[in-house]
Amino acid sequence: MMFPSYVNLLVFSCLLTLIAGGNIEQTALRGVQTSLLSMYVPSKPFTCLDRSMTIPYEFVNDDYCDCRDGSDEPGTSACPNGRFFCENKGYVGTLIPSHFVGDGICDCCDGSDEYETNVVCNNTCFELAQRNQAEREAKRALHEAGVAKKKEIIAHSIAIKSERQKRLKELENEIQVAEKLKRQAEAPEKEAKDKYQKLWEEQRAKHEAIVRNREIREMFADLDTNGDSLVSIDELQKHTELDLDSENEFTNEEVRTILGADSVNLNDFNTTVFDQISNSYKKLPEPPRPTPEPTPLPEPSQGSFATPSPPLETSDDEQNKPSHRHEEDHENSQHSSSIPTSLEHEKHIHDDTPPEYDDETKRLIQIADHARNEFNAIEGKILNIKQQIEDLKKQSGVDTGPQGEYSAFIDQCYDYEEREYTYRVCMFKDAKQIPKGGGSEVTIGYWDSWSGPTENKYLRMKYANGATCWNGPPRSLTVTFRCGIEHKAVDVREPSRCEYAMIFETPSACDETVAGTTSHSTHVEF
Ligand code: MAN
Repeated sequence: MMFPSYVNLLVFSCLLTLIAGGNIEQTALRGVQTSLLSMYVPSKPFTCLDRSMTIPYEFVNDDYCDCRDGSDEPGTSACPNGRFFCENKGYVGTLIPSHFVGDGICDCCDGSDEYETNVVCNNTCFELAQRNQAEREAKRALHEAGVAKKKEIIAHSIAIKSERQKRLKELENEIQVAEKLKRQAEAPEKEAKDKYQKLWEEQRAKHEAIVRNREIREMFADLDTNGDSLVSIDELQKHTELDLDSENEFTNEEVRTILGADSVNLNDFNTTVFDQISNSYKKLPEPPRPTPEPTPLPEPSQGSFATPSPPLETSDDEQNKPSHRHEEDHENSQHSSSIPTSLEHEKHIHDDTPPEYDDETKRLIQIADHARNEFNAIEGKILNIKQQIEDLKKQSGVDTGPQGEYSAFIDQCYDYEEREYTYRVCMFKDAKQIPKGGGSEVTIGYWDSWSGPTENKYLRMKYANGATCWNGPPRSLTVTFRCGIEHKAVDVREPSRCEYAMIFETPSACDETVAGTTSHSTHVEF
């Protein structure tokens, strides 16, 4: 038989469709995708799409499989690997396995797969299109609303960043001012301290001189047992504790070596003897005193150790006049009271209490204190701000998405309640599994990385290296994001032992392109 002309073939094909199908109008070669129609030319032999062989055009859709790839039987079930194209006018064209063709089940919404059977297929394409349209619109609306929130998050993140930068600058200025204040405070403080230190040292020196003076007098009076205002060899010899060579007798010669002479007056005692003996010297036990009552004590004998010694400042002549003893006492007491500041401070020195500041020192210290307090307050503030800066740096070190759209997650935790456990994810930190019936919580992962596919890295995040599973791997969690109006964990599963999967809805995952799609676009699903 001769090949029919292209026009004839087309008419013939349409006729066949109308006669054999009965269900749905077929506008193209049965079962062929629109994009491949050009490969099927009725006036030309057909070359299998895998180019394995060329056959006469009549062999196409003749219910006998010729091509290995099944491309010669797009409209029949003859080839096990063939694919039938449902045109599904008004909806979305789909490919189905060709063995679905004529199996008595309506697979295409236009019913074109059952053209050769008696099964009546309702055309559900319009209904499907409407449903699909509604779903697409709902999805678009969700993404639109989500994107609006996402934009707020991004704007907030930008505002926070610039606010922190601004604050950082302010703080740097404040630190400079505070340091200047500190320097200003330090000068008067140092001046005050130096002045006080000098005063303190002077007074200490005066006091030490007085104490030494008194000790010398007391020791001299103690040694001068005959009251002749001289310490002689025999008087010092009684103090055998001063004999360094203690095994032998404390000889006259040894005593004379200490005194430097046969006897010394108070001044010589002060300059040459006192320092030699003061460390070893011990007072002799006092002689027994008569009972004080009822007879008053006789006047102490001349030169008694109980009598105060003359002041060192008095001349030798005066010292040699025992009759002046009372005047000397008086002078001594006068001398003592003439330096009240020193005596006053004596108490402080013993107490280790600093002496009272003078008015000028007090004023300087007050200024310094004030400046220091201000500085300390500012320094406290600075520490706080430095902490804030550190937090900020830590936060800006976190990858919150190309536009900071995941910045709202910083320092936030979210729970998902499941029958047995509460799952808690603390974003960019860790994830826990908390048993509801008591028992200790288990860390199922620590923040690891964004783990979505290369083209959509921010689709997922990974929490890894959690508590090790018994006889298994360390626990881990993958969080998959999808568009939602609120930040919310909506599902947690354990698809594989100790590997957890969470679905999390967030505006941050909403897509501007989905939000901007027109609701009428269609596409072919394969
Ligand atoms: C606990 C939970 C489970 C986990 C088992 C593994 O019961 O952490 O999620 O599968 O341990 O032993």
